[in-house]
Amino acid sequence: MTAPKKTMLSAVQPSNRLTLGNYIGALRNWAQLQKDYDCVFFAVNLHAITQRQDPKELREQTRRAVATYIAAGIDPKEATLFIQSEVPQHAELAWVLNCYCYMGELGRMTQFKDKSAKAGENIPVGLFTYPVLMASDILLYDTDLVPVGADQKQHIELTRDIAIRMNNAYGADTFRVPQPVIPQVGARIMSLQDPTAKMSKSDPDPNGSVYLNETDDQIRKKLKRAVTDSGSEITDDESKPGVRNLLTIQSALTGKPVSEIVASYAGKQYGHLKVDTAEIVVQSVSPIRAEADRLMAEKSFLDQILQTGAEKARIRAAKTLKRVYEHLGLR
Ligand code: ATP
Ligand code: LTN
Repeated sequence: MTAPKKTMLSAVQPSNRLTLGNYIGALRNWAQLQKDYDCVFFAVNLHAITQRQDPKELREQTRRAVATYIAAGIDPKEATLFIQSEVPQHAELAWVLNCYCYMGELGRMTQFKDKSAKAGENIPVGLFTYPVLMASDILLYDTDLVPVGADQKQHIELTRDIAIRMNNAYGADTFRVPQPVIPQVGARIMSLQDPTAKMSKSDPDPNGSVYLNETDDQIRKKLKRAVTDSGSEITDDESKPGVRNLLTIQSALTGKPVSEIVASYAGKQYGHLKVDTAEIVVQSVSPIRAEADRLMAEKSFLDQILQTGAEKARIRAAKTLKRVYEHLGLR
């Protein structure tokens, strides 16, 4: 008898169209690892409302996120695909975990510090407790592995801390303790306009990000305008974050080591690097855009996948929640 597959789970916020950073840091690895795991992927629309969203846009982006997962190679026949808000247990377990997570821990989260600094005078409480809902997402499915970009590592460490804390209090079988999986290359793709900041789908400057539904020409234009560094030699070093970012993008998408790519540019200019990177990005993004558009147009196919996925997810999540409630004396 073969051992049951381990569970791999991840998610993206449908706060805007997905970016090349989301693809390289997350989606691509989900697709590469999927066949060896029992996969659970969803769109975290409850996380997205920690920042103001237009309801019509949110509905559209949520579906598009899942269509993009499939377009990026996730097999909808194998993976459980759904929308977070359709599985009420995520919010229910989050409340419980809130009671076992400390203010000090949440105050140290880098994402909270960054996002709250930009939120103005009124910082939504949800922005503060965001990682607790994420811990709930993960722990509900007895997850083993969570493939994410480098920025999410801290949240997964917090998830582990909460799980271990509760296992110590209520028994080792309360929660399975998950592990992050961070890619070796491309765990942190930088903005094309400010290579010292992460490429982010909610960046107010659209030129900093390549979106996965952009046309080939839009992508070429953005890469052509990418901010590079002073000097002209193509080298991989800290003092050239713009060049380094383009080299990283190429390396992640082609699988070639950065050193080999650098060697191929001996005597060439930044312009060459930009044009080549643009073509490599177009080759990866173009089929994803076409397939996601097709899936968005074929409404009933996605509806069916999401309905089946939510049903499967609710059954799994209810089982975990029942176990946790029993351990805690809540039933
Ligand atoms: P937002 O701007 O709304 O915060 P985001 O673009 O930072 O969004 P998330 O939804 O927070 O994206 O992240 C989804 C997944 O993509 C996570 O696994 C995250 O680590 C990964 N990711 C996001 N941005 C990058 C990036 N620039 N490089 C590599 N991975 C990334
Ligand atoms: N916080 C993550 C999105 C997210 C997530 C998750 C990722 C929410 N729940 C569970 C992995 C597993 C982010 O990328 N900002």
